[in-house]
Amino acid sequence: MLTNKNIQIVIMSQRITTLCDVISFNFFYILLSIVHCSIMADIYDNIRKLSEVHGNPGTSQITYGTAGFRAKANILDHVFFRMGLLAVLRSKFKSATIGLMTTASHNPEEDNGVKLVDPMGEMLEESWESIATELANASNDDLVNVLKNIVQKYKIDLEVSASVIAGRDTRPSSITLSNAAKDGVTAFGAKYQDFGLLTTPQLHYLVVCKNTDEKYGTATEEGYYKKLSDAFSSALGEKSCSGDLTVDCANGVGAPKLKEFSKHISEKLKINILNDGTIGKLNENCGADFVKIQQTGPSGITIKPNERFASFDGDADRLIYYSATDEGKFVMLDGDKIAALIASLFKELLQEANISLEVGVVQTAYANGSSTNYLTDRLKIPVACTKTGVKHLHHKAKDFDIGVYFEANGHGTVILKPEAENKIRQASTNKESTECQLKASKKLTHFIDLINQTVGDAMSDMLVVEAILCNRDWSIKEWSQIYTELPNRQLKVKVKDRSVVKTTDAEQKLTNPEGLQTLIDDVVSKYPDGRSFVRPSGTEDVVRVYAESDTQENADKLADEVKELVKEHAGGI
Ligand code: NG1
Ligand code: ZN
Repeated sequence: MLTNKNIQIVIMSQRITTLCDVISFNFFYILLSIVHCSIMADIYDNIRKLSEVHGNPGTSQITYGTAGFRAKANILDHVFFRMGLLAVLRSKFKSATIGLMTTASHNPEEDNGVKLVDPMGEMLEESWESIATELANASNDDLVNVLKNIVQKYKIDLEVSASVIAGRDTRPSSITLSNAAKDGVTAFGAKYQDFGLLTTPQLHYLVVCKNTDEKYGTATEEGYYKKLSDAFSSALGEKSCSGDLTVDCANGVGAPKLKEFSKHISEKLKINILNDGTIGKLNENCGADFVKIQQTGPSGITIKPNERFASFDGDADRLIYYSATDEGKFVMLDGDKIAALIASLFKELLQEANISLEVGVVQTAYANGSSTNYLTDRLKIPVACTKTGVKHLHHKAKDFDIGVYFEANGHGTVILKPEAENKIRQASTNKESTECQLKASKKLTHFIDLINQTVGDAMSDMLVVEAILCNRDWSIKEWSQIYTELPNRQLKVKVKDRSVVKTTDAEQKLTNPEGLQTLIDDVVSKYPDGRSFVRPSGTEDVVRVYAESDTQENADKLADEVKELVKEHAGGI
């Protein structure tokens, strides 16, 4: 029987139990914290020791540029170690897998670089670039304090587990440098998975697969080939591409990867690989950047009229097509022309499928004036212009339902708003649609699957181009003739300090050195269809000059005149 006294005893004992629970919980918590603090102390000690191994010589400052850190490979060891550390913090902060790519893309073989890939395949968020720069330049003694400050500033929970996946290009320095990054990642106790040789876009793909529980695709290199080759086959249907495609792989990582990939698509497209790295040097007299800047094919090749050639850059995220006219003249089909081809396909298929979505194109100031006119006047497709660097283009492309973004140098892709993609996928199975509408919406889904939405991807873009040409029964000549480029020229100027050159208006106008823009405007006004702009490079220690005009001779002259102005007024050396 429960008497009052009994009830009091029960309540008392419950209180004591609860009190004991609280005490034991707090004790447990304190114990955990002590253990955690001592683990972190050990980790920081280890990082301190490793920071001597991967020491900052303190001889030069480095900044996170257009595409991460880039410099001569022999001064980058400490930067890689520190980017390994930063990748872990970013992974903990986002509770997601982060990618770490070792490459200097189209730059010379002696250079190298590192960039971090954010959870949805985007470049590292801009607000973290200054942290990256601070960490990369911290003295060895300061390193742990800088790390602790980042943890505090971003309230990073160090108990969250972290995971970093890595890829590298074929540069001789890439293995050692990516191992330095690995030391940074593992010193922080994070999970590290090394995928070895990869193209940059393959790493972006893998990061997204990991962070979407493989909804985007299987998180293996094979998964990448399978996804794209299946989509390519579907986009072609019964058809096959006519004629071979010859691809210059810049003696880079694109060569082994394209060799592997071509096995999956050999029935639909015959690929010949040039510059596969067995003889030549990376990016030397070959590759997308060489072809774009020199406006000629890679050295040692003969291009017959209407043959299809393409060039990748050193990490296979840029693509340039070229051919020769009936008269044997070299013709280039650059990023602008690829964007125009893709945007026109999407617009056309959307119309056929009777789906109302807005297609837009994003370019930079380097886009040829004729391409902008063609898109806006002929295709009635809206065009936006951003600063150089894919992160800016990618961001702007999100404003459109379907955003096609390309730099003239051949780096770009297409991204779709999730709602837009859903709308197309739903339309492709809508029983009320006509046969013609269904065919168009299905084709759209195949193209969506063929595109690497995570980042510009030479292999994926190449298949998109091939599939469009094949679907339209177009030769490269027909594609080339959609518009005629204004002759143009790009030059580099070495200056004492390129940070004195400051720009505005998507880098099309100078705000510093004072008065230089007015001088450029005066020169430009003398040339028919003249346009020229100047900006500091974010990847090389140079200032870039771009000029276009009605003839090649005039474009060259204008570029030279502007170059002289830059030399004179911005400390040329
Ligand atoms: P910089 O060096 O900032 O011009 C170059 C390219 C960019 C971009 C980055 C990253 C030009 C004119 N610039 O940047 O478009 O691709 O390299 O690789 O092509
Ligand atoms: Zn590249």
